[in-house]
Amino acid sequence: MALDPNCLFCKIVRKEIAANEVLRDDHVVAFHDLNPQAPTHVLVIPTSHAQDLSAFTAGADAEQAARLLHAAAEIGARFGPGGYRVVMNQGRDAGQSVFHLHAHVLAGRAMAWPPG
Ligand code: D5M
Repeated sequence: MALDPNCLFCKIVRKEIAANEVLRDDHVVAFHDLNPQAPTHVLVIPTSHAQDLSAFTAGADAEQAARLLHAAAEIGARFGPGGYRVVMNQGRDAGQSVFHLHAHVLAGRAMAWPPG
């Protein structure tokens, strides 16, 4: 999948919009969320555009999905040695507001369950 010129997170991938990055490689970019919901709140995004989890297909995107989760785990280990939460909001009912696939990594406080 290519980058979408109108997508906010694609602009972060292309460095057209600045972000407070904590990790970048050919496959993923991770940066601090502008509106943090925990002492550490990092977003991990693929460097190619997929609008959400439902755009991922079995097989073709398996490696990209694994890289995204691996990066989330790396960030979780770095910022949340006592534990962390990884969240993906799929669709408007789940509260998704940016339609470029991303995983939230939340750490630095005790998490409640069930989530709101
Ligand atoms: O999460 C989208 C998240 O993206 C939300 O927590 C705010 C965050 N956001 C929006 N714009 C930016 C920029 N420019 N930098 C960093 N973080 C940003 P969702 O699951 O779609 O609701």
